[in-house]
Amino acid sequence: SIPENQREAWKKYQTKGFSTKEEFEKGVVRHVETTLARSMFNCDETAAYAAASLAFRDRLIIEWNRTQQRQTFADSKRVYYLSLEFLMGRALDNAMLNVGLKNVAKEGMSELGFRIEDIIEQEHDAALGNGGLGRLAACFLDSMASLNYPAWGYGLRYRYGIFKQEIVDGYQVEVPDYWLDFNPWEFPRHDITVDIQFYGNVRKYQDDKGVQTAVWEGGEIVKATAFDVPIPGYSTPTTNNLRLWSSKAASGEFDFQKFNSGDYESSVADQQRAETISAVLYPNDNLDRGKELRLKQQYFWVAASLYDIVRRFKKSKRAWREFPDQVAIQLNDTHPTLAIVELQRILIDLEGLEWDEAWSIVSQTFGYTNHTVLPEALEKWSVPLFQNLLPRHLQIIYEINLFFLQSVERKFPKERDLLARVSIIEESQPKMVRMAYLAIVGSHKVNGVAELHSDLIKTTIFKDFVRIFGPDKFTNVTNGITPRRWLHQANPRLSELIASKTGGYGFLKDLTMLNKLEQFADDKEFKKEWQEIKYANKVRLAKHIKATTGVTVNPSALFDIQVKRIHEYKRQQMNIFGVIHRYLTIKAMSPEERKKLAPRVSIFGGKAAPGYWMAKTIIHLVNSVGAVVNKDTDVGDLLKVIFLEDYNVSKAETIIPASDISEHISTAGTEASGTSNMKFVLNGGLIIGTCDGANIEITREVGENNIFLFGNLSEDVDELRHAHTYGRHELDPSLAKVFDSIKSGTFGDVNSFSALVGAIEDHGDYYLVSDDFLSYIQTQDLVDQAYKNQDEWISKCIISVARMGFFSSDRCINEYAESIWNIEPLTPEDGNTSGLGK
Ligand code: C3B
Repeated sequence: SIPENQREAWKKYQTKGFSTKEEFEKGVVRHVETTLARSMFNCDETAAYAAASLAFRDRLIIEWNRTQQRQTFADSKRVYYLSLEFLMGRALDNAMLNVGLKNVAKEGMSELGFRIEDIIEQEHDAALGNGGLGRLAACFLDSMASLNYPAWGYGLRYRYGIFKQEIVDGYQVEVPDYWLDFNPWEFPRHDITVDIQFYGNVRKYQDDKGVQTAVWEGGEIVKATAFDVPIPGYSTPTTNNLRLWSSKAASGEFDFQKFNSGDYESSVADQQRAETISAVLYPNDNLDRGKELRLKQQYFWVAASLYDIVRRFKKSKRAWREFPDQVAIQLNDTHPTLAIVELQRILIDLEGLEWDEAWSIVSQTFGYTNHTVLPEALEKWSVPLFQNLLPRHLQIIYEINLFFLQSVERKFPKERDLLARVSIIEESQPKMVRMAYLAIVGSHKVNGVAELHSDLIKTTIFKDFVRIFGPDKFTNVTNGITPRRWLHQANPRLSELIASKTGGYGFLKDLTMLNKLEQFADDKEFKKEWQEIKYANKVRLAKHIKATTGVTVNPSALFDIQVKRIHEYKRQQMNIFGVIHRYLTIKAMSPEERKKLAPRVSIFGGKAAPGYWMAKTIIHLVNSVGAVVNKDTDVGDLLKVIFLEDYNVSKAETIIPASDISEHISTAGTEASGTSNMKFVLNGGLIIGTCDGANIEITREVGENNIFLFGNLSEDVDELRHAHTYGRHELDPSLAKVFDSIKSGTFGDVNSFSALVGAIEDHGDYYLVSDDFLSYIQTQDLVDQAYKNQDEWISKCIISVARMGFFSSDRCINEYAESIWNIEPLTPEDGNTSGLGK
């Protein structure tokens, strides 16, 4: 660092970052003219977005630096959130709101000739995630910063995020998402690099004292470079860090030796192979495909992150046994489970600790969050693949397993089956490493993400482990969402209305303050404003629908929305079958009867994994039904069917505030939590849903009268499935009619949809669509009835919002901090809250 004598000069010229409109404008103009090398004569909206973002980035990075200094100085425990996915969405609007300078920026941009709304629209989503799991990680980062926790996120800097979805002739087409042309929100740290080893061999030798040591030799080295993304807290100077790793060949551009000897192709190929590691996000949600490159990604990211964490710890010069007092590492699903093995390797092979001492440190450091019980999503890696790619890690896994099984045998001496059931190594052909089991054995806490889900993992997939480790190791932390993005940013008018009745914007920091709204549930004036805001949000979405699909929808109709990844377990197929049922019902009615109906717009959105054929068929069916229904003059405004292309975070911000009802209709016991259910209710929409995931806790909070629940319960699912397989499976009669219409070609080519229908009719109906169908359409009728009484409907919405305080990700993060991480917030002394509410 700089010697004492010269520090005065540094202090004098310390950068401050803007806080007034004038300073902001100055910053923008400077960035346009210098950083971007443009001028007022060729500054388009893209350049204006870039300059505005850079002005904010300057401010953030100053607070970011201060936050890091404060955390280092305080030497307090930090939490590291390891996630292969961070679905961040746009950063500019969020940064403006969190630092409380959106109005300043709005006026400043206007003086410079731009509308802030247009500038915000220029930004490309940072889409380094698939769905719920990745978005949860992004909400957590916002909460950890807003609550002043010393926290880092660690992930991969994919060159291509989740693909963009185009709909061509009703089919999904995937287009690569190259998002890094210009990204003002990241800081490349070319000085922070880590060499990561793959393949090679393990040599074991005894030193003079007879101690066995293992050396991992040979193989290849890939370089990890850090890219840092500042994460501003809301209404606090705390600005945390998200560190993303990017891969390149260790030898730099290409191998010069090979190059000089004329082997150009292979020298370039090495480079490309290294870069491939962080090139693409795997586009599967709730599915494990077991590809080698994915395991490479996992180790690359985990090894670089642990190197960084250990390096930071070593600077404190503490004894190793203090590691768990300084470091908490949370595993977001099993994707980072290798971190457990890598830390054990570092401690025994590189730092020379004894196995037991090392293992005690390791197993106190980690916490593991499970996000699914779906068998196809539980990660397993083949032993031969492991042996080749990470030979030393495989040895360590075998050791961990040996000690673990020995302890099980001591505790349950007569239960031979138990050992096979809980072994980290599955004795299949080939043998497989069960990552969830490894994660449980190596962590001190395991949590599910909603009450039902946490109960289910304890009684089903992890049942044996509850006996072995005792019930206290397993806990629940119900998911949450950040109200900053999902209310304040997405629905500014509603946020403002709430602020006017609850005494300012304090509810954005303490969401339970929403309960003050309940007293206005019958307030005429308040309800009118509430309704106007909902209508305006629907008009905004109707415009988007018109612009993107060409279909005109009536904003007064009931907007019924299901947006999420397309998956059979999420049952978009049941929704579209319900829409067809509605269509057939309307067609069979007389014009008089039709007049009594409530008009409805059924809106779908979501990506299908590129290899998930059934999911793609569902998208095709929705579009085919839309093509028929939307131009049927018998139907007119009574029913419109829309598929919104390329659902992502920024589109969600427009879609969610516009719902009257949204659908969360997974087969009971399959959706671990769901988080969009929370977003919709928080924005004044009601939900129709099954008794699954967080729907159950939402019901507990808002009250049974304010939610439309239907369908079989999770405890009955097994029996129903059994009956399908071994008994007779009677199709629900209304569903049978829906199938008849599909089979008669009403919606185009019959063959296109035969697999979708066949899965239910002939192949066991695994997701119980037929079992729940009657209850579903009857409940939809109740929705229609309820919507007709607008006065009561609005009261229900207000009461529901008032009772949503529990679902803030702040509550959720505080629970993790207390019961799993054991960390305290580090509140800045100059606790600046000046930005509150601006
Ligand atoms: C999801 C689950 O499917 C959701 O129910 C849950 O709300 C979120 O995680 C967050 O906990 N999930 C996912 O998006 N991807 C997976 N691989 C597993 C679960």
